[in-house]
Amino acid sequence: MEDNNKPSYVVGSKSFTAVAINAAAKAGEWIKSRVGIYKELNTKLSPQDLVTEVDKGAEIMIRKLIKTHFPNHDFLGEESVEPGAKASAEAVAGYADSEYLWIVDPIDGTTNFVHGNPYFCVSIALAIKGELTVGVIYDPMHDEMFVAEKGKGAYVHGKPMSVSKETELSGSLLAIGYNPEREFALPNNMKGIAALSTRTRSLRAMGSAALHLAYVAAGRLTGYYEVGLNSWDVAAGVLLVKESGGQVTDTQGGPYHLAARHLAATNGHIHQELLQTLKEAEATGL
Ligand code: 2AM
Ligand code: CA
Repeated sequence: MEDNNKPSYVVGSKSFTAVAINAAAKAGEWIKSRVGIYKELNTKLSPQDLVTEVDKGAEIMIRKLIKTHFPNHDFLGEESVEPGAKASAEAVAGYADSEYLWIVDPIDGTTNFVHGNPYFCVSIALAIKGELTVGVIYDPMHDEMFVAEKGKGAYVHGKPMSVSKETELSGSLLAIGYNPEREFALPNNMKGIAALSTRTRSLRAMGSAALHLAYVAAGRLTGYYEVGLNSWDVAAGVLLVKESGGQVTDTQGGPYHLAARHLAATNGHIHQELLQTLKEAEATGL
């Protein structure tokens, strides 16, 4: 019997990375065209947690583009999961045995998108048997396509990327993730900001986890940390940082895994100093 959920044709010859790049570019162009003219602004669990019809439409578009080529692959997208840490953890756990899992955030930085602030992106990752294999982040406002393949390096618009060279926190430009969750994340962030602002060159908070990671990979930020993340915010960016020579762990130094929520990503040189500072400030979230 015909399965109506499956597309009627399949194009099988394209590489995983080519499909990810194509989907990110198409969705990104559409998202860019909707800046300032989106129609529905809704909230999720809190008044600060925003979603628009553009987030949902972009996810549908990306899912269709991927499923056209790989109808049997699994798909984990932010807008297909109930909001909240519990549902997010359950969604990742549900795909623990997945052979091919696409992990997608259609707009990372929705608050910026809503305000017309040009720091948001499309994030698409492919994990094969739980291992990140492809990571693509597209920033449509700056037309920057960040691409990483496991073992093959990372590139921004075709140019190889590498992390920055700073060796000490005092000479570092660091980003912190300032996600709007107020009970858990806000007090943690306040402690982190207090400790880091006197020990770094300066702090930034651009409002997109994925772009922060892409910028660490490109050497534009020395490092980044955030608590309370979801797999779709970071999966592509984690591979970008690793393939650019950087280091990604949880905020206590444990290895990254798809369900990790509190992350530190750096050029490697300042990693221990950052983790130690977070520990002393009791800002690890763990
Ligand atoms: P989003 O734009 O896809 O929602 C900002 O620090 C980062 O936190 C962004 O990557 C943002 O992703 C994410 N974020 C926004 N609201 C959040 C919330 N309530 N809980 C956890 N993460 C959130
Ligand atoms: Ca999102």
